[in-house]
Amino acid sequence: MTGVIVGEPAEGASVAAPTSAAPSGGPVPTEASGPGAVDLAVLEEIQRRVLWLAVRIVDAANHDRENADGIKVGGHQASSASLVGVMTALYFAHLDAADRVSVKPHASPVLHAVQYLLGDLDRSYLTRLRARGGLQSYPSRSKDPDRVDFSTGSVGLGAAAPLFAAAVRRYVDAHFGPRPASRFVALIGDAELDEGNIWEAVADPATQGLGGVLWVVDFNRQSLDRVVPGVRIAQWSQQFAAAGWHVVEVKYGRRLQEAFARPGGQALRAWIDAMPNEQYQALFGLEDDQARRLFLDGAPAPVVEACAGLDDAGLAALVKDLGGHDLACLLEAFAACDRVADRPSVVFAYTVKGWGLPIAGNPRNHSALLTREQVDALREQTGLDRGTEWDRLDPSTPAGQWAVRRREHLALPPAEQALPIQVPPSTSARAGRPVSTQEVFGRVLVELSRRDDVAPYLVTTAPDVATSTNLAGFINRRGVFAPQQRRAWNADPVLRWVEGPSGQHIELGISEMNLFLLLGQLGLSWDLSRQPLLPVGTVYDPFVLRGLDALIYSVYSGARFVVAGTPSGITLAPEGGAHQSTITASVGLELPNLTFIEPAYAGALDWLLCDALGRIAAGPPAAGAASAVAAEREERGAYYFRLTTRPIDQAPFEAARARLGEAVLRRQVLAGGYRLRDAGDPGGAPVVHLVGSGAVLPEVLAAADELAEEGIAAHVVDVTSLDRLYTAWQRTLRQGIRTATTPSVPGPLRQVFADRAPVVSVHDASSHAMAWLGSALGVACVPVGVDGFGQSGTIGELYELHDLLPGSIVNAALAALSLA
Ligand SMILES: Cc1ncc(C[n+]2csc(CCOP(=O)(O)OP(=O)(O)O)c2C)c(N)n1
Ligand SMILES: [Mg+2]
Repeated sequence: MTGVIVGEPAEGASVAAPTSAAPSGGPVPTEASGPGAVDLAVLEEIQRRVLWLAVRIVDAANHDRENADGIKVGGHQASSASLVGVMTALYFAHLDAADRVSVKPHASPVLHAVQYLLGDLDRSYLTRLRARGGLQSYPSRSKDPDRVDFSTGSVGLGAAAPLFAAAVRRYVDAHFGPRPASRFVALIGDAELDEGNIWEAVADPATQGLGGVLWVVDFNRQSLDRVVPGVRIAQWSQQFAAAGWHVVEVKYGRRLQEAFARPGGQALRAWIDAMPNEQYQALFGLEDDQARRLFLDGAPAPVVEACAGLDDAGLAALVKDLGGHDLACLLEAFAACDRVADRPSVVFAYTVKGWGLPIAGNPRNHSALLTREQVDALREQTGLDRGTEWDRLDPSTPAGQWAVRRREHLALPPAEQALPIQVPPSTSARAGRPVSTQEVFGRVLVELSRRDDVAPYLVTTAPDVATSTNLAGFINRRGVFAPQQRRAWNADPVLRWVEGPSGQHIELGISEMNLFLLLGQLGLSWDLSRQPLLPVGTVYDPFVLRGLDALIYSVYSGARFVVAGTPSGITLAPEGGAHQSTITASVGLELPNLTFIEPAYAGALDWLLCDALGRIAAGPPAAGAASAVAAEREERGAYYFRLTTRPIDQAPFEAARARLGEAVLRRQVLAGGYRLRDAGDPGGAPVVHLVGSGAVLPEVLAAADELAEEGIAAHVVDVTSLDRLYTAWQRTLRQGIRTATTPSVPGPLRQVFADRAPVVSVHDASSHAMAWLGSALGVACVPVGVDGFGQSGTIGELYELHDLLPGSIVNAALAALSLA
């Protein structure tokens, strides 16, 4: 036979065998500083109620509510049932208040059932899974009403997030003093381990040696589509062990372990181990007598003999007795992990998808729903009726009293989001000579690192591009983080790469996924480590897309940080198509909880960066903004600066400063755009607005000069944040739609586009990102940008290729005038 349901543990792995296998009903000592020992019979009763509620929450969403859409509401009863034992053991016997847990997306009904039984969720929510304003389909930090430590949904990301949260805790403890120890727990589906980001996270040196990390793999050997052929646990165990993890398998329940110790037990064990996964899973869908026949089909004599004394029901229960549903085995495994404090732990908990339900082990059970009759039967089995089905555990029973004690034990006070500092409005990083935004970015960070109030909270990170994105100045001053001091072997006069516990740069391997996961966790450090930080990351702009799902994950979770995508665009001329970003501006503009910023000049970048860090330091604006849209678009999240290495002449910005005055210019720069050049009174001449963002402004200014020579008045607008202008426009539009009134041109646009004139937008990015300006202003718009893959060349050659040279911009202006 090929394939096994259970492999021997890989080298370095151990199988949790309870040293004092508590008989059912006996007390289980909890090693944590919990409220004493818990009675196993009590835990089992709680587990039955958790299973019932998780199933019924999904059932109610599908069968109790009016469904006008005619589409299935859905929910995952089988995936939930699989984790009921693990989550009961954790929440009702293992976790402490400071521990943080990430729950696999499809077990969200279990999480809410647990929170409800702990008294953290109002009963009214139980019938509102997947309803607007109700419980989210997958755990959500920002949208769920009860405590969710980590959002999950895109499999793999929620699994890795606690690992980075633990890395952040190590950093915070080293810099700000140790806080009450937390265990960072991830409950992971086994098929989630197919996601590459898991292994990128496990392999990165920044996550090495982290005690207090516990991953529990819900090893039900099923994914969405199928019973997974073969079993990859040996390979996975070795991968974890090779990365320095402590690996534990919770394979057999206590009944099986006892059977193995009886005569013939070793043969029984060998028989189970050698059985193909598909055959083993099939046992779960059968009546007890059929299960006996299938189990013993072809079995050697010693196995048949070992089973002879058991009736059908007894044998069926025995062979299905997996460790991931044995609370004592699980608690023993968790305790074993606590004893390993110098590296992360992973527990492979052997489970059954659909445990305790008629759909257990069925290959098609991923989104199967129990029928009403099956739910009725489960209700009865659980000892409930229609009048009591939603009740919490009766507080007069031991289980109810235990839940109250656990609730008190797990209570967590709210955290402070703001830092007690003022980030200065600028660092006065002015430049007399042509300079690039990437260079200024590095200089602003160096200036801030000189300030005793701000500097301690700054932390930078990059996926092996710190030096090529101008973080070297900051690193020279603040050092690189390492848990222990490391000896520097090279005395580099330019870059002092000193690594130790006081360092403030966290260097990552080349994984943009890891970058955005780490930034996300740094940006949630105020909550998960009770220490607000000012996180700043850098990445080559095209590779923002390489980490995009992790970026989305982090901003969806509400993380606050700055990321600089640099260099960007075809301005990075010699590097060619693989390094030239085009669609990132659109991504930045469109992603909620992320403010996209693309300045051209040093002074503007200085203000914008200081302002972004200042907003992060101040914490998010108070909830309850005027309208839902405004609340949604308010700057609660992160800041994305798209920068370049092209040095540009700073004189035009200084001229604007002189013309508008410092205060007005700063206000407009922060609001999203300002008039870089004013064409003056046009008299009777035709007027056009040339609008640029980022490194193309020199060409735009040159085009304005040429147009002036041809008797056309061209105002030049520098858009510093397309996002803020777009948001302002959308806000007035939405208001108009909702109140059935005529929308006005929003303030930030009105100030800058005082004349009603056609627009040419110019961008070293997809032309689409700025093309909406015409609609916003109600004028003709000709958008010019980069709509093809790039190639190597000089800036001039590539600008010519994409019609970004002044001559083309002039022609675009003539086209815009002709359309008006
Ligand atoms: C990135 C991503 N791809 C695909 C999905 C769709 N999906 C949801 S669950 C699932 C299978 C999960 O299997 P497993 O992790 O073993 O969880 P189980 O339900 O067996 O506990 C898939 C493919 C998803 N949620 N996220
Ligand atoms: Mg699975």
